[in-house]
Amino acid sequence: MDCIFCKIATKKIETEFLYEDEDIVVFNDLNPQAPVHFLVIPKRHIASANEIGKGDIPLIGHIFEVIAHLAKELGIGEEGYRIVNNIGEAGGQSVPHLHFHVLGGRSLQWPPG
Ligand code: DGP
Repeated sequence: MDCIFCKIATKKIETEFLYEDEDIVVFNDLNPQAPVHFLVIPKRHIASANEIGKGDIPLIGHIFEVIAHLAKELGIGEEGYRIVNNIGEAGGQSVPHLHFHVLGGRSLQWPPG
């Protein structure tokens, strides 16, 4: 499958990982929208949050646990940050492989555009 995030996860495209384990990888966003902006993706191809099944519940919990850990490590845990998941065209999803944006290091506005 011609999926850019699958290629990153399988190291076909060289990308520096902030974190990696058996199930997920974390790397900086190519177009950062905040001083800290990284992406957390499962290694397994899941097209979007619409495709999350019951069997993926441990994976999703694991992703949030790793985000909390990394946020502390990168110094944004205390002041706060945002986790964003875009779904589909209207949701602003441009890469059809499940990913969570983590943005921090500045004051974030609400509502988003
Ligand atoms: P979304 O619009 O929610 O699907 O976000 C996709 C994000 O992925 C977007 O902020 C830019 C980022 N991105 C796309 N291609 C690459 C890439 O090859 N490397 C990295 N590091 N980020 C990418």
